[in-house]
Amino acid sequence: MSTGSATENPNSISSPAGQPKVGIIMGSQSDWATMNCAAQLLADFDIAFDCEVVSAHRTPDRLFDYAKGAKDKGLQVIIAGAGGAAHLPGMCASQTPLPVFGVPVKSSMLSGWDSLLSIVQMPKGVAVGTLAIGTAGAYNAALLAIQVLALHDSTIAAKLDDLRHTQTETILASPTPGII
Ligand code: RP5
Repeated sequence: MSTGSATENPNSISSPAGQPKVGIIMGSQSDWATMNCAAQLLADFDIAFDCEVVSAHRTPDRLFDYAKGAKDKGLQVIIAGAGGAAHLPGMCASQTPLPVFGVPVKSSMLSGWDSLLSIVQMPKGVAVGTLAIGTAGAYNAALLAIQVLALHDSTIAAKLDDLRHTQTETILASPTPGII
């Protein structure tokens, strides 16, 4: 996994080998606690991804370079997580034709409401698919990315079917409240 830093991250999740299909970006190193859920699901599906800290306001040139080059380097979907005044997904979407899924990171001051409203309220004309606040949003962003890829990849589609089936069976095997 590329973190854009020479420092090895002991908490990193290695991407499966191959050409990255999904790009995960986040506004700060601190967002990794949320965004690792997206990386983990992609790894579980054996989908290659790249993962970088790209801040809209601290590294705007890096963001533009990333977004403008994303399609040419083979990415098919971008997942962008940010907190607070979260410009990252929208600015990224403005510079790429790829679908961008935005993850509102839970902020310390406003519990992620700021992040959510910043990301979801895109003015008409540039789309960001906005997920739930926090780790569920990061996981589901990866799930949506997987669903996009599954449209043209029967192996991924089969794994997706398995995941759905397993989730259903888990409930049906123990439909008693409080007992898992
Ligand atoms: C945003 O500000 C980041 O996406 C992060 O969620 C938030 C706080 O960043 P740090 O102060 O932790 O670097 O840009």
